Amino acid sequence: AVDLLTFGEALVSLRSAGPLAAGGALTMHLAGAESNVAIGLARLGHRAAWAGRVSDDELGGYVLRQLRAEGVGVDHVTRDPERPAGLMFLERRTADLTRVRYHRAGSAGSALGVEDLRPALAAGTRVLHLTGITPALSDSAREATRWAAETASRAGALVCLDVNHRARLWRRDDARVVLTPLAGHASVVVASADELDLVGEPGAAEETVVAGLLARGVATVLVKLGGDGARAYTADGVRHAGALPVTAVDTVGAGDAFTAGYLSGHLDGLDLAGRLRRAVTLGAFVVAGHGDWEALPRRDELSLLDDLQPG
Ligand code: KDG
Repeated sequence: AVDLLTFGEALVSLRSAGPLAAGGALTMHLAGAESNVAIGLARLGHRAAWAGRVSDDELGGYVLRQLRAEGVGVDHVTRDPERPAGLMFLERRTADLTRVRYHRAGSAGSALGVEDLRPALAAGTRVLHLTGITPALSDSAREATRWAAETASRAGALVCLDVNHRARLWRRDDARVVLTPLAGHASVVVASADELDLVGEPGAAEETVVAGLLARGVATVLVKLGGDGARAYTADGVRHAGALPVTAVDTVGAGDAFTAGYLSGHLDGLDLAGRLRRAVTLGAFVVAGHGDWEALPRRDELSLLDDLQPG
């Protein structure tokens, strides 16, 4: 068994330093909200595994190599000989504005199905992490996500749904119809403030959505507030955690880092305040460094930000 299992699509991200239309050099990186979370856990010494489909070519090989290099278990990854790798272009348009363009329709990752996840779940996990990205990829990926959430929660794992709305993949109304029932299988739901009504009624206030989730059996709702930190709701009430005051150079991946920190704290048996502190600490590392996951801390680096007081 592992500490954390996550699954989804890992992408090859090609980053430009300036406008894509002007051409120039691209750099190649691993991307994917779920693989970011797996790396966050693995860097802290937890046993983390990632499952999914990757292309059976050099790009799929690159994805596997990156995950292995980070100590993420890839025993239950399927190689797909028929379909290409999913690509993402990350265009830096201005110093603080980036634009994302996907080339992932029909990719190996989007063909994920229940059979791809069965062996990984059978091997057992303490925590199952899933995102609202995966069910947007295809009908089979949607079914696989629902099946995994149900199976893991029945087996007693902590199921964490990280909403991660991707407007380029589906409309909010379509996302809500799928994500709201999915949240009912989760014990932890993570969403940014503007994503929260995707697991509740359209336009509903934060307190209303949270009350609905807690009534449906979700134990903890984490609302991410970016530079303002996060709020955590449980049956005992609400607690705010401020973000750590670091200079932000690249916010992509900060939400994944936050989730990884929270789940690491859970695995280490920390109380809610400790889990939140670790969540904002990992978020701070990632916004203060370049790349979606490269700046995530190792365990011996966690204390580097100990002196910073949350704002
Ligand atoms: O979460 C940060 C990026 O790595 C992520 O957004 C890429 O998985 C990704 C997606 O589908 O957008």
